[in-house]
Amino acid sequence: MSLRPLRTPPETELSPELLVKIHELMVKGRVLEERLIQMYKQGDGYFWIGGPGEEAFNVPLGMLIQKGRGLQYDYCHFHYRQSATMLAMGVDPIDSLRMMKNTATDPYTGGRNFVGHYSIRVWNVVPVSSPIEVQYSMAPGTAIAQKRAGGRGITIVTGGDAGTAEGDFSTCLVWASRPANPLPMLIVVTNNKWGISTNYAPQHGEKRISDRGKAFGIESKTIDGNDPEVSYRELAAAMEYVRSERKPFLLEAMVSRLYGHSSASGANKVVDEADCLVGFERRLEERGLLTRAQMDGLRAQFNAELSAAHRKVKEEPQPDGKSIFDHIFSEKDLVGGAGSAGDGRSPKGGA
Ligand SMILES: Cc1ncc(C[n+]2csc(CCOP(=O)(O)OP(=O)(O)O)c2C)c(N)n1
Ligand SMILES: [Mg+2]
Repeated sequence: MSLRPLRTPPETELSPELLVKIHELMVKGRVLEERLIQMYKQGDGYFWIGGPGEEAFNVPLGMLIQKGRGLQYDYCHFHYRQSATMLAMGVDPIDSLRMMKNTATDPYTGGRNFVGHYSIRVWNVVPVSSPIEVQYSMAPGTAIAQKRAGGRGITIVTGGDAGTAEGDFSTCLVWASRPANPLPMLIVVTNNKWGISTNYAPQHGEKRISDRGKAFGIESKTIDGNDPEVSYRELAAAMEYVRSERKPFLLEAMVSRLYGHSSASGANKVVDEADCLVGFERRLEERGLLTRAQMDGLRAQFNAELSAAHRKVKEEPQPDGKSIFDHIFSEKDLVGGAGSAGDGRSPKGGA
C-alpha cells in the first residue's frame, strides 16, 4: 500500500509525495528491525544487530544512491546498521529474515553470515564485514577506480562513531584527500554516541567527528540524522558535490540507538533516546499530510506482511554442511571471468 498525501503544505522544501515515501520506508525499516529482534528472541536466529533509530538518515541515503554494477554507479561500503538503506534501494525484506534465520535461501551469504551483512554485486554493495571500520580503508580502492574512469559514480562508506578511533578511518581521510588525487567519496559517520557500552563523551577529544575533515581540507558537516528532511537535503547536497567536484565530503549524522547495541546487550527498547519516527509522524500529522489512522494502518500492513514472511522462512532449509567450502574468494578468478557465474545477487558469484 502506498499512502497518498492529503494536501500540499507550503512550509516544506521536499514534496509531499517524497515525504510520504520517506515515511513509508522508515516504517518499513522499523517494522523489519522489530521483526528481526522478535525472531532472535523466539530462537529463529542466533544474533541480531541492526539500525532501529537510524531510519531518518538511512532511508534518504538509500533513496539517493545511484544503484547499479560497475564504475558508473555508486559503490556502497556499509556497516551492519544499514537495513533501512537497503530497503530504500529496493531489497525484499524477506531476504533479511532469511539472513537472520541463516537459511540456504539467504541471497547475500547463503545463510553463512549475520543479519545485516548484505552483499549485492549487481548493486556494487560490497560485503559488510563484522570487524568494524575496515570498510573505511577499503573504500578508497573503488573511489580511485571511479576517479580514473570519470563519470558521476561515487563511493559511499558508512560506519559508527567509536570506530573512528581506529587507524582505518585516518587512512580513509588521508587517501580521500591527497592533493594529487582527491577521491569522489562520501564518508559518512553515524554518531549514536555509543561504541557497544562505551559512551562517546570521555573518549573523544575532538568536538565533532566532522571537524577531523578540516585538517585534510575535506568539506564536512554534522547534521541532525534524526530529521529525515534535513538528512535528505544534506545528503543530496553532499552527494551532488562529490559527484560533480570529484572530491570527498565527510558527513557526520547524529542518530539514536533504540534497541541497544545488538542482541548481545539484550535488544530491548530504550526510553531515553529520541525516536525519529515519532517526531516525523507528529510533523506529518500537524501538516495534514497523513492521519494517525493512515500511519497505524501502514504499520499494521507491514507487520502482517513480515509475519507471513517469517512463517515462510521458518520452513526453509539451513545450508548443507557440504557447501561450507563453496565460494572461497581466493579460488575465484573474478577478473578473468572464470568463477564469476551467477546473477551477482545469489551467493554463487555474489558474496
Ligand atoms: C576491529 C574490531 N574491533 C572491535 C570489534 C567489536 N565491536 C563490534 S561493534 C563495536 C562498537 C562499534 O561502535 P561504533 O563504531 O560507534 O558503531 P555502532 O555500533 O555504534 O554503530 C565494537 C568495538 C569489532 N567488531 N571489530
Ligand atoms: Mg556508535
